[in-house]
Amino acid sequence: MNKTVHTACPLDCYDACTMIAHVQDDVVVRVEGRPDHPITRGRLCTRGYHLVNRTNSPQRVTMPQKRVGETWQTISWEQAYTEIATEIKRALSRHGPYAMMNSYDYGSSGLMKLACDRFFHMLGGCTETVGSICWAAGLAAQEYDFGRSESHDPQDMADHAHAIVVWGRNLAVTNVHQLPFLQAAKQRGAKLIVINPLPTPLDAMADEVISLEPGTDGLMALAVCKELIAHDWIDRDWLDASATGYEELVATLADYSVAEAAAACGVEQSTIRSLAEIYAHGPVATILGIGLQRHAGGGNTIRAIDAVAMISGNIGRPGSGVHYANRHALPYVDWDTLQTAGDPQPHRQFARTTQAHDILTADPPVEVLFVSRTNLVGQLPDTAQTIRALQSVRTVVVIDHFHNATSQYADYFLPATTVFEEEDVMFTTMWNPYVGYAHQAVPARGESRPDWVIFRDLARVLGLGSSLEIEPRAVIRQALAPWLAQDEDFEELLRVGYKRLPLPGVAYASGVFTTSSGKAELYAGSALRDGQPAAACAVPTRYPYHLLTIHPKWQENSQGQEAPRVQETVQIEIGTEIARFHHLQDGDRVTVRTSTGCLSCTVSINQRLRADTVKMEQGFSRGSDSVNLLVPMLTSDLGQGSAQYDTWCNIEKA
Ligand SMILES: Nc1nc2c(c(=O)[nH]1)N[C@H]1C(S)=C(S)[C@@H](COP(=O)(O)OP(=O)(O)OC[C@H]3O[C@@H](n4cnc5c(=O)[nH]c(N)nc54)[C@H](O)[C@@H]3O)O[C@H]1N2
Ligand SMILES: Nc1nc2c(c(=O)[nH]1)N[C@H]1C(S)=C(S)[C@@H](COP(=O)(O)OP(=O)(O)OC[C@H]3O[C@@H](n4cnc5c(=O)[nH]c(N)nc54)[C@H](O)[C@@H]3O)O[C@H]1N2
Ligand code: SF4
Ligand SMILES: [Mo]
Repeated sequence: MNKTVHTACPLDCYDACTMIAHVQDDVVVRVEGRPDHPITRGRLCTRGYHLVNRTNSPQRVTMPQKRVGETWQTISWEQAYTEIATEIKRALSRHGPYAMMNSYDYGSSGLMKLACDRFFHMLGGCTETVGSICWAAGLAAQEYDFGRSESHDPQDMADHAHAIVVWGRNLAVTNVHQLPFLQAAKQRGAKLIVINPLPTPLDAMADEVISLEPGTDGLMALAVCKELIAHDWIDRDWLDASATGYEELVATLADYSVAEAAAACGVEQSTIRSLAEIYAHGPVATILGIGLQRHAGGGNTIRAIDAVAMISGNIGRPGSGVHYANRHALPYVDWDTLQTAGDPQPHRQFARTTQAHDILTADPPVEVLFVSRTNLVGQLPDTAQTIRALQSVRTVVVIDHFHNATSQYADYFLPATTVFEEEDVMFTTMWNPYVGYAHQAVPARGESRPDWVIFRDLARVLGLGSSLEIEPRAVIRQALAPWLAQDEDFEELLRVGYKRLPLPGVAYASGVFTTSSGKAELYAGSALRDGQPAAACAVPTRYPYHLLTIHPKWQENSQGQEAPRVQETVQIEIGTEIARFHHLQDGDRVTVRTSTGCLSCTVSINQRLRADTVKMEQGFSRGSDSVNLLVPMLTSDLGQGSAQYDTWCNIEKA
């Protein structure tokens, strides 16, 4: 029988697309983007289209497995549950609940995935992961500045911005559904400025591209502030009414030299001056990237850019804003109930960035580790340390769709259903205000089960109570109650398949902020106390090049199975100066070395790359040959983020 089903993309992505799944005889044969969805507009990206191939892949694991020596043996669910329950009881009796660790990340944006946390509350607590290896420094920065990170509606930028500054976001690759909004703004005459040390496909559309040394954006932003102050391009009315700390900022910048900043960033002074002029003649919409804040000073970098927007009058007005996230969407979900079922238990917390180190030094030790919706060995910094951490844990349980670098170190592999085989609602605060509903399109393949069912069954075997005796739709209904109080609103979400959160088109328009002072805080004493201000760092002599391991074009992070272009070897992209210096040509094999590790790669020469920076796409891991072998475990200044892009490397011809 043929049918179509409304569903939504579960990938951790800005765009939050909704999709139509075409089903023939209980198999998804094709997906398309919803034509009527204001963001999706009928098109998915490659990653979205390939969700079908991932679901139907012959490589997918659809039966529970147990490691026996070097091989995996298929076992029954009953055996898996019984044996894992025995390990859990042993760990609890020896060391208490902190010996149980729940390590998950955002491999799926589904709210039902978070209901799995109920299991660990039923256990009486656990060790959990907090912070983020993705975007925590920027979130924390905007909390200091504005109380929380709030973006404008995409249409506001399209309709009102005089200029758009895409600052450190690879938008044409990682946020493709924003392109039509940029194009609309450009057709209206808006200018597009791109600030990025690497060339990106967006450069072709830009009026100006500013290529600066990685990690120096904070210095440049402060220099822009200095120019704005020097020319009195300041919005005093807004500052008086809505902000604190302007005088302190002026005092801090008294001895600041624009010339020195320009030299440290590797840009002309005139570039800084003209950027200040653009901000002075707003409204300017600033679109911040997540890559931008993966530096040791990443949080304070975002704070410096926020300061540019604040003093130049680019906050709270149509066409302005510093767009990073939509944290004002969070209150529309009842997170506490979703994750604890009203019975919260204390947890020991490990930062996601440092969890491998924390496992290795844990007291009480971690004895049973659940890994779901994340590929720790592929994606955490310092792969070698991550592997040691996994090896130190008595029982590692991976819940996933495919074997990956992490499952090599697991004792049990439990197969999860994919988005087409379960019911969920996709909620992300990354960019646009739409929430998508995923109806189940096909039955589970093989014996795969939804994540929450796996935890419910384990809770039953352990006799833990009824928090997971649930129906997904009822849990989703309850979780969305702060937003959709009326049944007819929830039914509309079910029927239409998507719904816009009631976020304002313009953020911070009232001039009232959720900071403790109620004002925007240009110079938050608390931030200075908590973190180091941005500063240029010295080049380590043995490792002369910045290594930026950015998000891959053709796949979602490490989810490379069934990707349209699978790299046989990890590629390193270098510019002509570096190629000449090391006598390298396209296709040559090199060893890339950092203070953390080394990796063998294939050279690809790109004339547009800087002489001080090399590029690699992250996400590729063959066995444990992950790009993160090269990346040190370094925490960002604010928010327990990860400074993956503060990696310095050298190259040797193989
Ligand atoms: N195709 C694809 N899309 C994705 C993903 C994917 O894996 N593949 N992943 C999703 C996820 S999880 C995320 S977090 C987002 C990330 O999306 P983005 O925010 O675009 O993040 P990155 O790819 O990490 O890096 C973005 C850019 O930051 C630049 N950059 C690095 N350091 C600096 C710096 O010091 N200054 C400046 N100005 N720029 C710098 C890099 O050159 C790069 O072009 O993408 C999402 N979308
Ligand atoms: N060097 C370097 N490292 C980075 C980054 C970088 O730019 N450079 N970027 C960082 C960023 S921004 C992020 S967000 C992280 C991403 O790193 P991870 O959080 O590890 O994300 P993925 O690599 O996408 O892996 C997600 C895993 O979840 C599985 N999965 C998907 N859906 C489900 C589900 O419904 N249930 C279960 N149980 N499993 C599921 C997938 O098969 C996959 O194995 O990587 C970070 N690491
Ligand atoms: S990965 Fe992002 S852009 Fe691609 S289909 Fe999913 S939500 Fe849309
Ligand atoms: Mo991310």
